[in-house]
Amino acid sequence: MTAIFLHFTGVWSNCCQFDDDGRFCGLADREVMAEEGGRSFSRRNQLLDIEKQVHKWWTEGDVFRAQPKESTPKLEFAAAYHRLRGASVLLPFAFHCTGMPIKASADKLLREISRFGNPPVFPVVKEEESVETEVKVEAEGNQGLLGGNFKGKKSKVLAKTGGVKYQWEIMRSYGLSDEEIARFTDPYYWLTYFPPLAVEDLKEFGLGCDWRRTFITTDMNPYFDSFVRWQMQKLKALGKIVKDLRYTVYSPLDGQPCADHDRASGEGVIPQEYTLIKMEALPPFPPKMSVLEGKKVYLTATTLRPETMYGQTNAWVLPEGKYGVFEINDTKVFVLTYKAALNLAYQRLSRIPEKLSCLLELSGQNLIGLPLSSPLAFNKTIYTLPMLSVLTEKGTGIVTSVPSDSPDDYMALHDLKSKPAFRAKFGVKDEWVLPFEIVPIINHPDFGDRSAERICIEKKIKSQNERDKLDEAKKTIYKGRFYEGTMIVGEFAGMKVQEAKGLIRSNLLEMNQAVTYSEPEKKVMSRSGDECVVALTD
Ligand code: A2H
Repeated sequence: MTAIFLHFTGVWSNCCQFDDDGRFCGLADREVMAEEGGRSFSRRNQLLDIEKQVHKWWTEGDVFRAQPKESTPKLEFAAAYHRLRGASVLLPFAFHCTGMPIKASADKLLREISRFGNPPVFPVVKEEESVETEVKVEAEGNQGLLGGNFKGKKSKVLAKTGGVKYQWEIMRSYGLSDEEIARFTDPYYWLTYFPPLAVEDLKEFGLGCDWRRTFITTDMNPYFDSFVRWQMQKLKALGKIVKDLRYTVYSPLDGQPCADHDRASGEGVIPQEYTLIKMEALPPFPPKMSVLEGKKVYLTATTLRPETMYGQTNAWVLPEGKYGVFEINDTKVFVLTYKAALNLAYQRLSRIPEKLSCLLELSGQNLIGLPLSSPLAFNKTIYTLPMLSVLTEKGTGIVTSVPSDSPDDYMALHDLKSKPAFRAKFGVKDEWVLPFEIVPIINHPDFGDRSAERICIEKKIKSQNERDKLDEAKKTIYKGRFYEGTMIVGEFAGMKVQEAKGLIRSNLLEMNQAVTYSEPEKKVMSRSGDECVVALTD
Protein backbone atom coordinates (compact mmCIF):
# COMPACT_ATOMS: atom_id res chain seq x y z
CA MET A 1 0.00 0.00 0.00
CA THR A 2 2.84 2.37 0.79
CA ALA A 3 3.76 2.87 -2.83
CA ILE A 4 0.36 3.99 -3.98
CA PHE A 5 -0.15 6.34 -1.06
CA LEU A 6 3.23 7.88 -1.64
CA HIS A 7 1.95 8.49 -5.11
CA PHE A 8 -1.15 10.30 -3.92
CA THR A 9 0.69 12.20 -1.20
CA GLY A 10 2.62 14.15 -3.79
CA VAL A 11 -0.65 15.48 -5.15
CA TRP A 12 -2.37 16.13 -1.86
CA SER A 13 0.34 17.74 0.19
CA ASN A 14 -0.21 21.13 -1.41
CA CYS A 15 -3.84 21.36 -0.57
CA CYS A 16 -4.61 19.40 2.57
CA GLN A 17 -4.00 19.44 6.27
CA PHE A 18 -5.44 17.68 9.32
CA ASP A 19 -7.93 19.06 11.82
CA ASP A 20 -7.51 19.09 15.61
CA ASP A 21 -8.72 15.51 15.89
CA GLY A 22 -6.16 14.40 13.38
CA ARG A 23 -8.78 13.87 10.68
CA PHE A 24 -8.01 14.75 7.10
CA CYS A 25 -9.26 18.24 6.31
CA GLY A 26 -9.06 19.59 2.77
CA LEU A 27 -9.12 23.15 1.50
CA ALA A 28 -12.79 23.01 0.78
CA ASP A 29 -13.53 21.96 4.36
CA ARG A 30 -11.85 24.98 5.70
CA GLU A 31 -13.52 27.39 3.33
CA VAL A 32 -17.09 26.06 3.01
CA MET A 33 -18.86 23.45 5.07
CA ALA A 34 -21.52 22.39 2.59
CA GLU A 35 -24.31 20.62 4.41
CA GLU A 36 -26.42 17.91 2.77
CA GLY A 37 -29.04 16.45 5.09
CA GLY A 38 -26.93 17.43 8.07
CA ARG A 39 -23.78 15.73 6.73
CA SER A 40 -20.91 17.39 4.96
CA PHE A 41 -19.84 15.90 1.63
CA SER A 42 -17.36 18.59 0.76
CA ARG A 43 -14.29 16.57 1.74
CA ARG A 44 -15.44 13.58 -0.24
CA ASN A 45 -16.32 15.77 -3.21
CA GLN A 46 -12.95 17.42 -3.11
CA LEU A 47 -11.21 14.06 -3.11
CA LEU A 48 -13.29 12.98 -6.07
CA ASP A 49 -12.32 16.18 -7.90
CA ILE A 50 -8.66 15.50 -7.20
CA GLU A 51 -9.07 11.94 -8.37
CA LYS A 52 -10.72 13.08 -11.58
CA GLN A 53 -7.90 15.55 -12.23
CA VAL A 54 -5.25 12.88 -11.65
CA HIS A 55 -7.02 10.42 -13.94
CA LYS A 56 -7.07 13.14 -16.57
CA TRP A 57 -3.31 13.67 -16.25
CA TRP A 58 -2.72 9.94 -16.47
CA THR A 59 -4.87 9.53 -19.59
CA GLU A 60 -3.48 12.65 -21.31
CA GLY A 61 0.09 11.80 -20.49
CA ASP A 62 -0.40 8.10 -21.42
CA VAL A 63 1.75 7.45 -18.37
CA PHE A 64 1.23 3.68 -18.22
CA ARG A 65 2.25 2.97 -21.77
CA ALA A 66 5.42 0.92 -21.62
CA GLN A 67 7.89 -0.70 -23.93
CA PRO A 68 8.35 -4.32 -22.86
CA LYS A 69 12.09 -4.46 -23.38
CA GLU A 70 12.70 -1.64 -20.97
CA SER A 71 10.38 -2.81 -18.26
CA THR A 72 9.89 -5.45 -15.62
CA PRO A 73 6.26 -6.62 -15.12
CA LYS A 74 5.30 -6.42 -11.41
CA LEU A 75 2.15 -6.31 -9.31
CA GLU A 76 0.31 -3.03 -8.95
CA PHE A 77 2.04 -1.59 -5.91
CA ALA A 78 5.51 -2.59 -6.95
CA ALA A 79 4.73 -1.23 -10.41
CA ALA A 80 3.67 2.12 -8.97
CA TYR A 81 6.74 2.23 -6.75
CA HIS A 82 9.17 1.59 -9.58
CA ARG A 83 7.32 3.99 -11.85
CA LEU A 84 7.73 6.69 -9.22
CA ARG A 85 11.43 5.97 -9.16
CA GLY A 86 11.54 6.72 -12.84
CA ALA A 87 11.40 3.24 -14.33
CA SER A 88 9.29 2.42 -17.37
CA VAL A 89 6.96 -0.17 -15.90
CA LEU A 90 4.71 -2.55 -17.83
CA LEU A 91 1.68 -3.74 -15.86
CA PRO A 92 -0.53 -5.97 -18.02
CA PHE A 93 -3.90 -7.24 -16.77
CA ALA A 94 -5.69 -10.33 -18.08
CA PHE A 95 -8.99 -12.03 -17.22
CA HIS A 96 -8.97 -15.60 -16.08
CA CYS A 97 -12.43 -16.84 -17.03
CA THR A 98 -13.27 -19.78 -14.80
CA GLY A 99 -14.90 -22.26 -17.16
CA MET A 100 -16.88 -24.56 -14.88
CA PRO A 101 -18.58 -22.06 -12.56
CA ILE A 102 -19.68 -19.94 -15.52
CA LYS A 103 -20.96 -22.95 -17.45
CA ALA A 104 -22.71 -24.18 -14.28
CA SER A 105 -24.41 -20.82 -13.75
CA ALA A 106 -25.44 -20.56 -17.42
CA ASP A 107 -26.90 -24.08 -17.22
CA LYS A 108 -28.75 -23.17 -14.03
CA LEU A 109 -30.45 -20.29 -15.84
CA LEU A 110 -31.49 -22.70 -18.61
CA ARG A 111 -32.93 -25.12 -16.07
CA GLU A 112 -34.76 -22.32 -14.28
CA ILE A 113 -36.32 -21.26 -17.59
CA SER A 114 -37.40 -24.82 -18.33
CA ARG A 115 -38.95 -25.17 -14.86
CA PHE A 116 -40.40 -21.71 -14.27
CA GLY A 117 -40.70 -20.05 -17.69
CA ASN A 118 -38.96 -17.04 -19.26
CA PRO A 119 -38.84 -14.77 -17.36
CA PRO A 120 -39.23 -17.32 -14.57
CA VAL A 121 -41.96 -17.06 -11.96
CA PHE A 122 -40.52 -18.65 -8.85
CA PRO A 123 -42.58 -20.30 -6.13
CA VAL A 124 -43.10 -18.02 -3.12
CA VAL A 125 -40.66 -18.78 -0.29
CA LYS A 126 -41.60 -18.85 3.35
CA GLU A 127 -40.34 -16.05 5.59
CA GLU A 128 -37.76 -18.10 7.53
CA GLU A 129 -36.30 -19.67 4.41
CA SER A 130 -35.83 -16.29 2.82
CA VAL A 131 -33.97 -14.90 5.82
CA GLU A 132 -31.50 -17.74 5.57
CA THR A 133 -30.91 -17.20 1.87
CA GLU A 134 -30.49 -13.46 2.31
CA VAL A 135 -27.49 -13.96 4.51
CA LYS A 136 -26.10 -16.44 2.03
CA VAL A 137 -26.48 -14.08 -0.87
CA GLU A 138 -24.86 -11.22 0.97
CA ALA A 139 -21.95 -13.49 1.60
CA GLU A 140 -21.73 -15.09 -1.82
CA GLY A 141 -24.18 -13.63 -4.27
CA ASN A 142 -22.00 -10.69 -5.23
CA GLN A 143 -18.96 -12.73 -5.94
CA GLY A 144 -18.14 -12.28 -9.55
CA LEU A 145 -17.39 -15.51 -11.32
CA LEU A 146 -14.54 -13.87 -13.11
CA GLY A 147 -12.83 -13.23 -9.84
CA GLY A 148 -14.08 -9.91 -8.49
CA ASN A 149 -17.07 -7.85 -7.41
CA PHE A 150 -18.97 -6.39 -10.30
CA LYS A 151 -21.46 -3.58 -10.29
CA GLY A 152 -23.04 -5.12 -7.24
CA LYS A 153 -24.17 -1.84 -5.66
CA LYS A 154 -27.86 -2.65 -5.82
CA SER A 155 -27.47 -6.27 -4.87
CA LYS A 156 -27.56 -5.92 -1.09
CA VAL A 157 -30.69 -3.84 -1.21
CA LEU A 158 -32.43 -6.21 -3.57
CA ALA A 159 -31.22 -9.30 -1.80
CA LYS A 160 -32.73 -8.01 1.40
CA THR A 161 -36.14 -7.61 -0.15
CA GLY A 162 -36.66 -11.27 -0.92
CA GLY A 163 -35.20 -14.75 -0.65
CA VAL A 164 -32.62 -15.15 -3.37
CA LYS A 165 -32.24 -18.81 -4.10
CA TYR A 166 -32.13 -19.07 -7.84
CA GLN A 167 -29.38 -18.04 -10.26
CA TRP A 168 -31.88 -15.76 -12.01
CA GLU A 169 -32.50 -13.91 -8.74
CA ILE A 170 -28.78 -13.57 -8.14
CA MET A 171 -28.48 -11.94 -11.58
CA ARG A 172 -31.43 -9.68 -10.81
CA SER A 173 -29.62 -8.63 -7.66
CA TYR A 174 -26.85 -7.24 -9.91
CA GLY A 175 -29.49 -4.86 -11.28
CA LEU A 176 -29.93 -6.71 -14.59
CA SER A 177 -33.24 -6.82 -16.46
CA ASP A 178 -34.94 -10.15 -17.22
CA GLU A 179 -34.28 -9.62 -20.91
CA GLU A 180 -30.58 -9.19 -20.25
CA ILE A 181 -30.43 -12.13 -17.83
CA ALA A 182 -31.77 -14.46 -20.53
CA ARG A 183 -28.62 -13.74 -22.56
CA PHE A 184 -26.51 -15.24 -19.77
CA THR A 185 -27.80 -18.71 -20.67
CA ASP A 186 -24.97 -18.58 -23.20
CA PRO A 187 -21.75 -19.05 -21.19
CA TYR A 188 -19.79 -16.98 -23.71
CA TYR A 189 -21.99 -13.99 -23.01
CA TRP A 190 -20.53 -13.83 -19.48
CA LEU A 191 -17.10 -13.37 -20.98
CA THR A 192 -18.15 -10.39 -23.05
CA TYR A 193 -20.26 -8.81 -20.32
CA PHE A 194 -18.12 -8.83 -17.19
CA PRO A 195 -14.53 -8.03 -18.27
CA PRO A 196 -15.38 -4.51 -19.56
CA LEU A 197 -17.09 -3.77 -16.23
CA ALA A 198 -14.03 -5.01 -14.42
CA VAL A 199 -11.84 -2.76 -16.56
CA GLU A 200 -14.00 0.21 -15.57
CA ASP A 201 -13.66 -0.64 -11.89
CA LEU A 202 -9.93 -1.13 -12.20
CA LYS A 203 -9.55 2.21 -13.92
CA GLU A 204 -11.52 3.86 -11.13
CA PHE A 205 -9.27 2.16 -8.65
CA GLY A 206 -6.36 3.72 -10.49
CA LEU A 207 -4.64 0.57 -11.69
CA GLY A 208 -1.50 1.60 -13.54
CA CYS A 209 -2.14 -0.70 -16.43
CA ASP A 210 -1.18 -0.66 -20.07
CA TRP A 211 -4.63 -1.68 -21.36
CA ARG A 212 -3.30 -2.56 -24.82
CA ARG A 213 -1.91 -5.69 -23.16
CA THR A 214 -5.19 -7.09 -21.81
CA PHE A 215 -6.72 -10.42 -22.87
CA ILE A 216 -9.11 -13.11 -21.69
CA THR A 217 -8.62 -16.85 -21.31
CA THR A 218 -10.74 -19.73 -22.75
CA ASP A 219 -11.28 -20.68 -26.39
CA MET A 220 -12.89 -17.30 -26.99
CA ASN A 221 -9.32 -16.18 -27.38
CA PRO A 222 -7.77 -18.46 -30.05
CA TYR A 223 -4.22 -17.27 -29.31
CA PHE A 224 -4.42 -18.07 -25.64
CA ASP A 225 -6.29 -21.30 -26.35
CA SER A 226 -3.65 -22.58 -28.76
CA PHE A 227 -0.95 -21.70 -26.22
CA VAL A 228 -2.72 -23.77 -23.56
CA ARG A 229 -3.27 -26.65 -26.00
CA TRP A 230 0.39 -26.63 -26.93
CA GLN A 231 1.39 -26.59 -23.27
CA MET A 232 -0.95 -29.47 -22.31
CA GLN A 233 0.05 -31.61 -25.29
CA LYS A 234 3.69 -31.07 -24.53
CA LEU A 235 3.22 -32.03 -20.86
CA LYS A 236 1.15 -35.09 -21.84
CA ALA A 237 3.81 -36.24 -24.32
CA LEU A 238 6.40 -35.91 -21.57
CA GLY A 239 4.24 -38.07 -19.29
CA LYS A 240 3.93 -35.21 -16.79
CA ILE A 241 0.13 -35.19 -16.81
CA VAL A 242 -2.50 -37.93 -17.04
CA LYS A 243 -6.23 -38.02 -17.62
CA ASP A 244 -8.05 -40.16 -15.10
CA LEU A 245 -11.09 -40.51 -12.90
CA ARG A 246 -11.37 -38.92 -9.48
CA TYR A 247 -13.90 -38.78 -6.68
CA THR A 248 -15.59 -35.43 -6.45
CA VAL A 249 -18.57 -33.88 -4.64
CA TYR A 250 -21.34 -33.83 -7.23
CA SER A 251 -24.89 -32.56 -7.61
CA PRO A 252 -27.15 -35.15 -9.31
CA LEU A 253 -29.70 -32.43 -10.11
CA ASP A 254 -27.14 -30.13 -11.74
CA GLY A 255 -25.47 -33.12 -13.37
CA GLN A 256 -22.01 -31.84 -12.54
CA PRO A 257 -19.42 -31.41 -9.78
CA CYS A 258 -20.56 -29.08 -7.02
CA ALA A 259 -17.66 -26.84 -6.03
CA ASP A 260 -17.69 -24.64 -2.93
CA HIS A 261 -19.24 -21.67 -4.71
CA ASP A 262 -22.09 -23.88 -6.00
CA ARG A 263 -23.06 -25.01 -2.49
CA ALA A 264 -25.87 -23.71 -0.31
CA SER A 265 -24.21 -25.49 2.61
CA GLY A 266 -21.21 -27.73 3.19
CA GLU A 267 -18.39 -25.43 2.14
CA GLY A 268 -15.01 -27.13 2.37
CA VAL A 269 -16.50 -30.64 2.62
CA ILE A 270 -14.49 -33.21 0.67
CA PRO A 271 -15.05 -36.86 -0.28
CA GLN A 272 -14.37 -39.43 2.44
CA GLU A 273 -13.16 -42.73 1.07
CA TYR A 274 -14.03 -46.07 2.69
CA THR A 275 -13.39 -49.69 1.93
CA LEU A 276 -16.75 -51.32 1.28
CA ILE A 277 -16.60 -54.95 2.41
CA LYS A 278 -18.81 -57.37 0.48
CA MET A 279 -20.32 -59.82 2.98
CA GLU A 280 -22.05 -62.56 1.03
CA ALA A 281 -25.51 -63.54 2.28
CA LEU A 282 -25.73 -67.31 2.51
CA PRO A 283 -28.86 -69.03 1.12
CA PRO A 284 -31.46 -70.25 1.79
CA PHE A 285 -32.78 -66.72 2.33
CA PRO A 286 -35.61 -65.94 4.80
CA PRO A 287 -39.12 -65.71 3.19
CA LYS A 288 -38.95 -61.88 3.04
CA MET A 289 -35.95 -62.20 0.73
CA SER A 290 -37.12 -65.15 -1.37
CA VAL A 291 -37.37 -63.03 -4.54
CA LEU A 292 -33.58 -62.77 -4.42
CA GLU A 293 -33.05 -66.51 -4.80
CA GLY A 294 -30.51 -67.14 -7.58
CA LYS A 295 -28.81 -63.74 -7.16
CA LYS A 296 -25.51 -63.06 -5.46
CA VAL A 297 -26.59 -60.97 -2.47
CA TYR A 298 -24.03 -58.97 -0.48
CA LEU A 299 -24.53 -57.04 2.71
CA THR A 300 -22.09 -54.16 2.41
CA ALA A 301 -20.15 -52.65 5.31
CA THR A 302 -18.08 -49.46 5.18
CA THR A 303 -14.86 -49.53 7.14
CA LEU A 304 -11.77 -47.41 7.68
CA ARG A 305 -9.89 -50.40 9.10
CA PRO A 306 -9.65 -53.08 6.37
CA GLU A 307 -6.69 -54.66 8.19
CA THR A 308 -9.01 -55.76 11.01
CA MET A 309 -11.23 -57.96 8.84
CA TYR A 310 -9.63 -61.18 10.18
CA GLY A 311 -11.37 -60.55 13.50
CA GLN A 312 -15.00 -60.18 12.32
CA THR A 313 -17.58 -61.82 14.58
CA ASN A 314 -20.84 -60.48 13.10
CA ALA A 315 -22.39 -57.61 11.13
CA TRP A 316 -24.42 -54.75 12.62
CA VAL A 317 -27.63 -53.20 11.34
CA LEU A 318 -29.97 -50.65 12.92
CA PRO A 319 -33.21 -52.57 13.64
CA GLU A 320 -35.48 -49.69 12.62
CA GLY A 321 -33.16 -48.58 9.79
CA LYS A 322 -34.44 -48.62 6.19
CA TYR A 323 -32.39 -50.62 3.70
CA GLY A 324 -32.82 -51.60 0.08
CA VAL A 325 -31.57 -54.36 -2.18
CA PHE A 326 -30.03 -52.62 -5.19
CA GLU A 327 -28.89 -54.15 -8.48
CA ILE A 328 -25.20 -53.65 -9.15
CA ASN A 329 -25.17 -55.71 -12.36
CA ASP A 330 -27.30 -58.50 -13.85
CA THR A 331 -26.46 -61.05 -11.16
CA LYS A 332 -25.11 -59.12 -8.18
CA VAL A 333 -27.13 -57.12 -5.64
CA PHE A 334 -26.00 -55.02 -2.66
CA VAL A 335 -27.95 -54.48 0.56
CA LEU A 336 -27.43 -50.93 1.86
CA THR A 337 -29.21 -47.64 2.49
CA TYR A 338 -30.77 -45.68 -0.37
CA LYS A 339 -28.28 -42.87 0.17
CA ALA A 340 -25.25 -45.14 -0.12
CA ALA A 341 -26.73 -46.80 -3.22
CA LEU A 342 -27.09 -43.38 -4.83
CA ASN A 343 -23.44 -42.57 -4.16
CA LEU A 344 -22.42 -45.92 -5.65
CA ALA A 345 -24.59 -45.33 -8.72
CA TYR A 346 -22.45 -42.25 -9.43
CA GLN A 347 -19.31 -44.31 -8.86
CA ARG A 348 -20.02 -46.81 -11.65
CA LEU A 349 -21.53 -49.36 -9.31
CA SER A 350 -25.14 -49.76 -10.40
CA ARG A 351 -26.79 -51.80 -13.15
CA ILE A 352 -27.78 -48.62 -14.98
CA PRO A 353 -25.25 -45.78 -14.56
CA GLU A 354 -26.50 -43.01 -12.25
CA LYS A 355 -29.84 -44.80 -11.74
CA LEU A 356 -31.06 -46.91 -8.85
CA SER A 357 -32.75 -50.22 -9.35
CA CYS A 358 -34.19 -51.33 -6.03
CA LEU A 359 -35.51 -54.91 -6.00
CA LEU A 360 -36.73 -54.95 -2.42
CA GLU A 361 -37.06 -52.75 0.64
CA LEU A 362 -36.14 -54.17 4.03
CA SER A 363 -35.88 -52.99 7.60
CA GLY A 364 -32.83 -53.74 9.71
CA GLN A 365 -35.04 -56.05 11.75
CA ASN A 366 -35.74 -58.11 8.57
CA LEU A 367 -31.99 -58.68 8.19
CA ILE A 368 -31.29 -59.84 11.74
CA GLY A 369 -30.10 -63.45 11.79
CA LEU A 370 -29.02 -63.49 8.13
CA PRO A 371 -25.90 -65.69 7.86
CA LEU A 372 -22.94 -64.18 6.05
CA SER A 373 -19.57 -65.15 4.69
CA SER A 374 -17.21 -62.20 4.99
CA PRO A 375 -13.76 -61.76 3.42
CA LEU A 376 -10.69 -62.66 5.53
CA ALA A 377 -12.81 -63.48 8.62
CA PHE A 378 -11.56 -66.47 10.61
CA ASN A 379 -15.20 -67.16 11.51
CA LYS A 380 -16.51 -68.81 8.37
CA THR A 381 -20.13 -67.91 9.05
CA ILE A 382 -21.15 -64.81 10.96
CA TYR A 383 -24.65 -63.37 11.61
CA THR A 384 -26.39 -60.07 11.18
CA LEU A 385 -27.22 -58.54 14.57
CA PRO A 386 -28.73 -55.32 15.98
CA MET A 387 -26.61 -52.36 17.14
CA LEU A 388 -28.36 -49.22 18.32
CA SER A 389 -25.59 -46.75 17.50
CA VAL A 390 -25.52 -47.52 13.75
CA LEU A 391 -26.09 -44.31 11.81
CA THR A 392 -28.12 -44.66 8.64
CA GLU A 393 -26.69 -41.35 7.39
CA LYS A 394 -23.13 -42.70 7.38
CA GLY A 395 -21.68 -45.19 4.91
CA THR A 396 -23.92 -48.07 3.96
CA GLY A 397 -25.68 -48.11 7.36
CA ILE A 398 -24.20 -51.57 7.91
CA VAL A 399 -21.08 -52.08 10.01
CA THR A 400 -18.85 -55.10 10.26
CA SER A 401 -18.04 -56.00 13.84
CA VAL A 402 -14.49 -56.45 15.09
CA PRO A 403 -14.78 -56.56 18.90
CA SER A 404 -11.02 -57.03 19.41
CA ASP A 405 -10.27 -53.54 18.07
CA SER A 406 -13.44 -51.47 18.02
CA PRO A 407 -14.89 -50.31 21.38
CA ASP A 408 -18.34 -49.82 19.76
CA ASP A 409 -18.34 -53.36 18.40
CA TYR A 410 -17.03 -54.81 21.67
CA MET A 411 -19.73 -53.17 23.82
CA ALA A 412 -22.58 -54.01 21.41
CA LEU A 413 -21.55 -57.68 21.34
CA HIS A 414 -21.05 -57.63 25.11
CA ASP A 415 -24.62 -56.30 25.55
CA LEU A 416 -26.09 -59.06 23.37
CA LYS A 417 -24.06 -61.78 25.09
CA SER A 418 -24.77 -60.67 28.64
CA LYS A 419 -28.44 -59.64 28.31
CA PRO A 420 -30.86 -62.41 27.25
CA ALA A 421 -33.74 -59.91 27.33
CA PHE A 422 -31.92 -57.72 24.81
CA ARG A 423 -31.49 -60.73 22.51
CA ALA A 424 -35.16 -61.63 22.93
CA LYS A 425 -36.30 -58.10 22.14
CA PHE A 426 -34.80 -58.34 18.62
CA GLY A 427 -35.42 -62.07 18.09
CA VAL A 428 -31.70 -62.88 18.24
CA LYS A 429 -30.99 -66.59 18.67
CA ASP A 430 -28.28 -67.68 21.13
CA GLU A 431 -26.31 -69.51 18.43
CA TRP A 432 -25.86 -66.29 16.42
CA VAL A 433 -24.05 -64.66 19.35
CA LEU A 434 -22.83 -66.89 22.19
CA PRO A 435 -20.24 -68.98 20.27
CA PHE A 436 -18.44 -65.86 19.00
CA GLU A 437 -15.37 -64.88 20.97
CA ILE A 438 -12.90 -62.04 20.49
CA VAL A 439 -10.28 -62.94 17.86
CA PRO A 440 -6.93 -61.27 18.70
CA ILE A 441 -5.49 -59.84 15.47
CA ILE A 442 -3.36 -56.79 16.28
CA ASN A 443 -0.94 -56.10 19.11
CA HIS A 444 -1.33 -52.54 20.32
CA PRO A 445 1.84 -51.39 22.15
CA ASP A 446 -0.19 -49.90 25.03
CA PHE A 447 -3.36 -51.97 25.10
CA GLY A 448 -2.28 -55.46 23.99
CA ASP A 449 -4.10 -57.72 21.54
CA ARG A 450 -7.66 -57.15 22.80
CA SER A 451 -7.35 -53.38 22.88
CA ALA A 452 -11.08 -52.59 22.66
CA GLU A 453 -11.96 -54.88 25.58
CA ARG A 454 -9.10 -53.53 27.67
CA ILE A 455 -10.04 -49.89 27.17
CA CYS A 456 -13.77 -50.54 27.82
CA ILE A 457 -12.92 -52.27 31.12
CA GLU A 458 -10.46 -49.51 32.12
CA LYS A 459 -13.05 -46.82 31.41
CA LYS A 460 -15.74 -48.86 33.18
CA ILE A 461 -18.10 -48.68 30.20
CA LYS A 462 -21.32 -50.56 30.99
CA SER A 463 -23.19 -50.64 27.68
CA GLN A 464 -23.29 -49.50 24.06
CA ASN A 465 -25.46 -46.56 25.16
CA GLU A 466 -22.58 -44.77 26.93
CA ARG A 467 -21.79 -42.69 23.85
CA ASP A 468 -19.46 -40.12 25.43
CA LYS A 469 -17.35 -42.72 27.17
CA LEU A 470 -17.14 -44.80 23.98
CA ASP A 471 -16.03 -41.81 21.94
CA GLU A 472 -13.40 -41.09 24.55
CA ALA A 473 -12.28 -44.75 24.44
CA LYS A 474 -11.85 -44.51 20.66
CA LYS A 475 -9.78 -41.36 21.03
CA THR A 476 -7.58 -42.97 23.68
CA ILE A 477 -6.84 -45.97 21.44
CA TYR A 478 -5.78 -43.75 18.52
CA LYS A 479 -3.66 -41.49 20.70
CA GLY A 480 -0.13 -42.42 21.60
CA ARG A 481 1.48 -45.43 19.98
CA PHE A 482 -1.46 -46.83 17.98
CA TYR A 483 0.58 -46.52 14.79
CA GLU A 484 3.22 -48.83 16.18
CA GLY A 485 0.70 -51.68 16.47
CA THR A 486 1.67 -54.96 14.79
CA MET A 487 -0.37 -57.52 12.86
CA ILE A 488 -0.29 -60.86 14.66
CA VAL A 489 -2.32 -62.89 12.14
CA GLY A 490 -2.75 -63.30 8.40
CA GLU A 491 -0.49 -62.86 5.42
CA PHE A 492 1.19 -59.79 6.88
CA ALA A 493 1.75 -61.02 10.44
CA GLY A 494 4.70 -59.20 12.01
CA MET A 495 4.18 -56.10 9.89
CA LYS A 496 3.27 -52.71 11.33
CA VAL A 497 -0.46 -51.96 10.99
CA GLN A 498 0.19 -48.81 8.99
CA GLU A 499 2.11 -50.69 6.31
CA ALA A 500 -0.22 -53.69 6.27
CA LYS A 501 -3.39 -51.58 5.98
CA GLY A 502 -2.77 -50.54 2.35
CA LEU A 503 -1.61 -53.98 1.28
CA ILE A 504 -4.61 -55.74 2.78
CA ARG A 505 -6.93 -53.21 1.22
CA SER A 506 -5.33 -53.67 -2.22
CA ASN A 507 -5.68 -57.43 -1.90
CA LEU A 508 -9.35 -57.16 -0.98
CA LEU A 509 -10.00 -54.89 -3.97
CA GLU A 510 -8.03 -57.10 -6.32
CA MET A 511 -9.90 -60.24 -5.22
CA ASN A 512 -13.16 -58.32 -5.75
CA GLN A 513 -14.06 -58.91 -2.09
CA ALA A 514 -14.30 -55.18 -1.51
CA VAL A 515 -14.79 -52.01 -3.53
CA THR A 516 -13.94 -48.39 -2.90
CA TYR A 517 -16.87 -46.34 -1.66
CA SER A 518 -16.81 -42.58 -1.22
CA GLU A 519 -19.32 -40.09 0.16
CA PRO A 520 -19.22 -36.44 1.25
CA GLU A 521 -17.64 -36.38 4.74
CA LYS A 522 -20.55 -34.16 5.81
CA LYS A 523 -23.86 -33.22 4.23
CA VAL A 524 -23.53 -30.93 1.20
CA MET A 525 -26.54 -29.12 -0.32
CA SER A 526 -26.17 -27.59 -3.76
CA ARG A 527 -27.61 -24.16 -4.52
CA SER A 528 -30.13 -25.93 -6.69
CA GLY A 529 -31.39 -27.51 -3.49
CA ASP A 530 -30.40 -31.16 -3.84
CA GLU A 531 -28.19 -33.22 -1.57
CA CYS A 532 -24.83 -33.90 -3.17
CA VAL A 533 -23.21 -37.29 -3.62
CA VAL A 534 -19.65 -38.23 -4.48
CA ALA A 535 -19.23 -39.14 -8.14
CA LEU A 536 -16.37 -40.65 -10.06
CA THR A 537 -15.78 -38.07 -12.79
CA ASP A 538 -13.24 -37.46 -15.51
B1 A2H B 1 -14.72 -49.24 11.51
P1 A2H B 1 -15.94 -42.46 10.67
CL1 A2H B 1 -11.86 -52.49 14.12
N1 A2H B 1 -22.72 -46.08 11.82
O1 A2H B 1 -14.55 -50.56 10.92
C1 A2H B 1 -21.81 -46.21 12.82
N2 A2H B 1 -20.54 -46.58 12.61
C2 A2H B 1 -20.15 -46.82 11.35
C3 A2H B 1 -21.04 -46.69 10.26
C4 A2H B 1 -22.37 -46.30 10.55
N3 A2H B 1 -23.27 -46.18 9.57
N4 A2H B 1 -20.38 -47.00 9.13
C5 A2H B 1 -19.13 -47.32 9.49
N5 A2H B 1 -18.98 -47.23 10.84
C6 A2H B 1 -17.81 -47.52 11.67
C7 A2H B 1 -13.86 -51.49 11.80
C8 A2H B 1 -13.30 -50.60 12.85
C9 A2H B 1 -13.78 -49.31 12.72
C10 A2H B 1 -12.42 -50.91 13.89
C11 A2H B 1 -12.00 -49.94 14.74
C12 A2H B 1 -12.49 -48.64 14.61
C13 A2H B 1 -13.39 -48.32 13.58
C14 A2H B 1 -14.80 -52.53 12.32
N6 A2H B 1 -16.01 -52.02 12.83
O2 A2H B 1 -13.89 -47.09 13.39
O3 A2H B 1 -16.94 -41.80 11.55
C15 A2H B 1 -16.85 -48.45 10.98
O4 A2H B 1 -16.10 -49.16 11.95
C16 A2H B 1 -13.52 -46.06 14.27
C17 A2H B 1 -12.95 -44.92 13.49
O5 A2H B 1 -16.24 -42.34 9.20
C18 A2H B 1 -15.82 -47.54 10.30
O6 A2H B 1 -14.55 -48.19 10.51
O7 A2H B 1 -14.56 -42.08 11.04
C19 A2H B 1 -15.92 -46.27 11.09
O8 A2H B 1 -17.12 -46.30 11.85
C20 A2H B 1 -15.99 -45.06 10.22
O9 A2H B 1 -16.10 -43.99 11.08
